[in-house]
Amino acid sequence: MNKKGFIFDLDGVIVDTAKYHYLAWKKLADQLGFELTHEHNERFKGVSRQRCLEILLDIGNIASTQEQFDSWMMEKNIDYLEYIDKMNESEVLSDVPKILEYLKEKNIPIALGSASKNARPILEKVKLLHFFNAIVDGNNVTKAKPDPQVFLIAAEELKVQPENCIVFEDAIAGIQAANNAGMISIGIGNTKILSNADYNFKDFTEIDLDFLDGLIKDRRTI
Ligand code: B16
Ligand code: MG
Repeated sequence: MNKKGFIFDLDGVIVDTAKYHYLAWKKLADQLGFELTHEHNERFKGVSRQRCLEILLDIGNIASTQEQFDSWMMEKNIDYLEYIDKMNESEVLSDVPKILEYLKEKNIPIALGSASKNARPILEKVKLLHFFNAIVDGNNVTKAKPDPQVFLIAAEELKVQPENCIVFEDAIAGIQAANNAGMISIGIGNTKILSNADYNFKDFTEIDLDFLDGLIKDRRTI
């Protein structure tokens, strides 16, 4: 049996921070004089902060200087952090702690692989930081998902071969990144959108411990 490692994305997998990203981006859009819809917000999922602002300005058809761009990014993050500051354990998505506890019990190394530069404070807020053997986030990468960099660094930090890593992701770019890394990809959320994943679940309540055991013991099918 090969040693396995489990890698979790943050937003949309562990917590639903997308709603706070939306509120903070919407405030900026309001200020710039156009409406940001929930549909627009879908385009922000799994995408870096800088890329989100590029998309937002594109939606609003707004040009900016580099200085203005940087200042809007900072403004958005300050607003976002106000929401993060109020987070607590109740915001952890269903059955995530159960899965993390099970893996911990079995001594399976666990990493975070997220685009967010705020991953650490969020995990602290929701009291899950202690589960993670490695945190790889927006501060550690130079290439965004679908580039496999974030997950390959996580595998390296866990000292597990990429082909023995299992990734939980809610974004198309994240599933592509896991596939590009040669890892097993598990889509959490919309099955149709995440059809490139090796396995799909609506959320963690659909994942039973036998399925996890199968992954741990090299059985690639349910
Ligand atoms: P920050 P994930 C991503 O998180 C979010 O889905 C995306 O909307 C956000 O822009 C990105 O983190 C960067 O976040 O502004 O906190 O650095 O899904 O990769 O965990
Ligand atoms: Mg995500």
